[in-house]
Amino acid sequence: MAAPPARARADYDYLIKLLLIGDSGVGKSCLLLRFSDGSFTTSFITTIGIDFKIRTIELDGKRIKLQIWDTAGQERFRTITTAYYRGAMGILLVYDVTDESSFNNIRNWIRNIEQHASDNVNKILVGNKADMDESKRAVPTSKGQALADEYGIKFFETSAKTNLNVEEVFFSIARDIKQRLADTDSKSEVWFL
Ligand SMILES: Nc1nc2c(ncn2[C@@H]2O[C@H](COP(=O)(O)OP(=O)(O)O)[C@@H](O)[C@H]2O)c(=O)[nH]1
Ligand SMILES: [Mg+2]
Repeated sequence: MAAPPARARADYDYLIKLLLIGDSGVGKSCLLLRFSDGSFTTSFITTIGIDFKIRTIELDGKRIKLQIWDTAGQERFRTITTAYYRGAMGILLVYDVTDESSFNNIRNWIRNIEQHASDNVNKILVGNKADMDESKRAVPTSKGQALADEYGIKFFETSAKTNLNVEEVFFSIARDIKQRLADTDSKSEVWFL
């Protein structure tokens, strides 16, 4: 009998699960496509209406495998299932800078997260469509920043269209989560010594 194949070494140091949350039409799927375009894997889980993409990035010499989940229209009816939040380490809260109600709804989405996601989940606020003409803008940058400050989270304005700050958003939240995991790891090492 042939020897069993050597067990494959993990192709990453950290596996980080992220979610995209926000009203329908704010550009969540476009942001995800923009970020994962190039080297990416797609999985469609059509039966439960959610889908994710993978991109592996490098931070401080560590390979961070990002598994990024997108809703498939569930957000339209605020019927995001608890399963969607399960295991999430970071959540991108997205609004559209030309749509004030999508901004006002961020508070509702945060409440939703507080109900369903784990307490220590990292959050980041994202005002998308920053490429749009100033005459179309409904949410000034200062209002986005003020809301982020209120919740003590980071804030970026992005454009999936022009690729403004898309890398920055994902790298920023990934870096914060990696730091949190590394802190927890070293604490548990001490604990078990
Ligand atoms: N101008 C502009 N349009 C965008 C941007 N991101 C998404 N869109 C458009 O907004 C619409 C909704 O985008 P989609 O990603 O499907 O939104 P979702 O419902 O949040 O997933 C589409 O027509 C996109 O082309 C952006 O950064 N700038
Ligand atoms: Mg979508």
